[in-house]
Amino acid sequence: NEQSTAIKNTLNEKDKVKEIVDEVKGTINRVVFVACGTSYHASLTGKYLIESLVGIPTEVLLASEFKYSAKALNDKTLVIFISQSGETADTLKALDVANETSKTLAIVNVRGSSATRRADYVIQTQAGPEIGVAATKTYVSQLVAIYLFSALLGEDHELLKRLEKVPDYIEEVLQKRDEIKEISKKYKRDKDAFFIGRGFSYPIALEGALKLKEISYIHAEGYAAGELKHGPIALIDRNIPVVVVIPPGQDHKKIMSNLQEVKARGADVLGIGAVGDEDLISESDDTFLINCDVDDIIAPLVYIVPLQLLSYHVSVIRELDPDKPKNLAKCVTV
Ligand code: F1P
Repeated sequence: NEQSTAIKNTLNEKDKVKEIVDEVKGTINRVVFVACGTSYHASLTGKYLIESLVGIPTEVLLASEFKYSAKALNDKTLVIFISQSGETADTLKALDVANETSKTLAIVNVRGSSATRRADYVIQTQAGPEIGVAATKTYVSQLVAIYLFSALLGEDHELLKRLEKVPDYIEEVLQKRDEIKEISKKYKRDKDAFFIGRGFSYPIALEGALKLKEISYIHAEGYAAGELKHGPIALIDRNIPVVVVIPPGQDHKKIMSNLQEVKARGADVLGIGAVGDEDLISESDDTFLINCDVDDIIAPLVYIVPLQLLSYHVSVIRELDPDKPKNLAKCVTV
């Protein structure tokens, strides 16, 4: 519910982000993101953004795998650490290693945390404290910071303008939350679910699946839609829920054909797409429709909200506590 305020406040960091961009511009030829959990999914969106807007080769590493793969860092590499808490042990360990060779940037929500003290540059997300253990408004705020950084580095002024409308799009989604509440009843007894998307929508699918696992304890897989046919399609049969993330954009047709593939195997399809998408409406069992000005490029900032709401309502309907999922700490310090 606090997403739009968190986003507006994070967008206000633009001038500070610009100062960092001015310092690193022209000095880097490679970007490496490092993070865990939800922050890792924000990083995956960052890779698509930096490669498409700026053209700098970008990799994304899990902090827990960093030591096995980060051999080629040098002084022309910018290593970006994303962490809500700024205290995640694996992320901090990787930050210390990266500091030895490279420029480091931390995108962090908690003020004064260890990551903010150790990185060369810091972008402070302005989500405020997050009560729930699973990251929601801090996730969208991390994305806003990444969008600001990438759009400023790539001098994409149009995208910078479009970001200002995101809080309104999210308010529109929140006003329709009862639709998601209604759909969530179907998931009460489910054991498995799939989330699929392509390109910018692939990390949305991963994060939607993670949220469902974290707070509703339903086994959920996020998949790149085109990868389904390389194995997991075998698991799709009657009534298995498949959430299809399908914003307007160049891959719309391709995702539509993936939707038809799962539908043909009897899946129960929830389509998350644009108002007026008649193909989607007629092919899906349920739909949640979002302002059609939200295209695939800015979809990660908006389309995740109905998926967060879905996990929340499924958790409540299963009589769980969505704020305190079992076995999950807000900050993983070991
Ligand atoms: C990473 C993270 C969160 C998750 C949970 C456990 O934290 O995996 O994404 O929701 O809180 O830790 P951080 O490095 O972003 O603080």
